[in-house]
Amino acid sequence: MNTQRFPLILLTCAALAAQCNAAVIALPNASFESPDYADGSGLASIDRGLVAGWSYSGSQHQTQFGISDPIDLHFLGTTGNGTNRLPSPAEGYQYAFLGGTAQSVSSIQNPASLGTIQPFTRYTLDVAAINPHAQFIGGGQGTLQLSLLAGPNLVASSTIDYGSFGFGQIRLLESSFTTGDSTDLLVGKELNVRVTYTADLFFGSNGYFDNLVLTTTPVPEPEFALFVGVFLGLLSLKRFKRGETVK
Ligand SMILES: [Ca+2]
Ligand SMILES: [Ca+2]
Repeated sequence: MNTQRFPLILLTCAALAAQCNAAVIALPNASFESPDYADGSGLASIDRGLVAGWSYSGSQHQTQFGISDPIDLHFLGTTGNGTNRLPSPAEGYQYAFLGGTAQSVSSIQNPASLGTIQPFTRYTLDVAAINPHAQFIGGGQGTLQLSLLAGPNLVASSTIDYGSFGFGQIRLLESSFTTGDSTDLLVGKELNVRVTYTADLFFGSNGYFDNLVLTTTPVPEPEFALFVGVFLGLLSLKRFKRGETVK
């Protein structure tokens, strides 16, 4: 082995190890597989509060949150309870929905803190936005918003318009933020997540979604990144002076 490359290999391994050390933070009923509804059925709740593991809020009598188990009529290839999985990035056999009257806003949030926000960490939240196969009245409309919060305060969010992709299709929606050192005001705050649906401007509508995944990834501290940069720079300079090609 080229002994000059050995420190470089070690540094590269250390950097990769930091990047690969991603961890998943468990979310309540993240794939909406509970309760297990019969094939082609489901239930919508109009009572706000703790519903299926989530804290549901929205205008009473004007919004709903529910879970359904689709069949081919709703999403092709899903007939059969517990036998035909939803395609990725959805997961399992059931999905959730929020909806209501025109312009209504409804949301679900984790009912208990997901832990305290750590320094030098990237937090990434994913959800599958689903347009059911059949062109139901109220489908393919409205906007889904995915949010990461520090306590009650919004830190990062992403939105997708259900009219931006076709019926029978699924889109991955992702939102993320990265913390700095311990002086970062986000560090130590309680981590929360929220999914919000805003119904169509003129019609009542539903937004379907599934498989919330929250991951944390350590990011290298600036001193370490600077050290790696300087080391690589010096290595290149040394090779340049010797007339080597930098690989
Ligand atoms: Ca699911
Ligand atoms: Ca089921």
